[in-house]
Amino acid sequence: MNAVLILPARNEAECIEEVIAEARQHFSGEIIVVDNGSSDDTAERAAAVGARVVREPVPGYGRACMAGVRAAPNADAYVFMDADGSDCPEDIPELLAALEDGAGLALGVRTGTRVAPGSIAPAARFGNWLSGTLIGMGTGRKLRDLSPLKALTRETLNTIALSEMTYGWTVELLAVAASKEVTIKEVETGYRHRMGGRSKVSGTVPGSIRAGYRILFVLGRAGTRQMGKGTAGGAAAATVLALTAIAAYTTWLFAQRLLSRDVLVSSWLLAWPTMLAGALLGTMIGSVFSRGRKGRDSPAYVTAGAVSAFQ
Ligand SMILES: Nc1nc2c(ncn2[C@@H]2O[C@H](COP(=O)(O)OP(=O)(O)OP(=O)(O)O)[C@@H](O)[C@H]2O)c(=O)[nH]1
Ligand SMILES: [Mg+2]
Repeated sequence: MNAVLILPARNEAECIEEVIAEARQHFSGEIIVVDNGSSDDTAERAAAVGARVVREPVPGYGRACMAGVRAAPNADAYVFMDADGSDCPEDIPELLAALEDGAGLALGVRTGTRVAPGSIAPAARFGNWLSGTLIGMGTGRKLRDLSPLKALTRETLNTIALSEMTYGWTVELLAVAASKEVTIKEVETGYRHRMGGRSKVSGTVPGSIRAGYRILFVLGRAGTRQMGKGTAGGAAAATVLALTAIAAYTTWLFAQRLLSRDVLVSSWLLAWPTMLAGALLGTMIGSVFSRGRKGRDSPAYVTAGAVSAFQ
């Protein structure tokens, strides 16, 4: 199988050479570094150690991945790995073996003892769990990780038209692949702290919020496309009501001077389930009213759609 390794890279000059050198020990095919509008010398360093460099000046993780694909239109398979040294290239052969065995998509799942403690930020863990659960509810296939290290065949890529160009790319890939009945194989992989450079996403609060928003937005959009607008409207309206109730309750507590730290924490903990329950109820009511208009209603997708509306 003629596979290429695509490394989307934005300002990864500190680690790119080491990442490429390490990848070479485990992968013999072509390595493509997509320089995604870096302001440092990521591209020069990558080229100096023999990688093929493709430039995609407009930032966006998905856009960078797709630029890599376009640069290798004749490859049979594409492996995507982060360029910050977090992924372990020794896992690549197993992903490719899964494709050889007939899988259309092989996903690295970051569990087990080779995952460095603290290398996956709590917000990222929560996002992985939530996305996996929503995809599972929507498609009946539970996926365990939004894998940064993954491999897929060209055929899979052709089957699933991906429109997301930023951090929602991976979740769109997983959601569409799961719904299109692509054969998916999950492979346990390691994960480490980035080798150098600055954390841009999961290690920062704004980055996590942006990525989380994007991921929910993509899931919501995918869901809204699959179901009637009336159902989505019902879910969104119920979510607004639930949020308003939480806000009113908290304001009332504040007015009564009952607002201790513990009360705040417990209201916050209650807010999520209340919101989700509200959205689910709205989904049911909405789908009753929009009955007759055909659509594959999925409470999970609607919930995601409703939640994303408030981000
Ligand atoms: N943040 C970001 N990363 C990009 C972009 N384009 C390509 N990348 C690369 O995508 C990969 C994943 O991004 P990371 O910034 O490592 O994301 P992360 O692992 O969630 O978060 P940190 O490692 O904590 O920053 C890295 O190799 C980036 O260099 C982009 O527009 N933004
Ligand atoms: Mg990273």
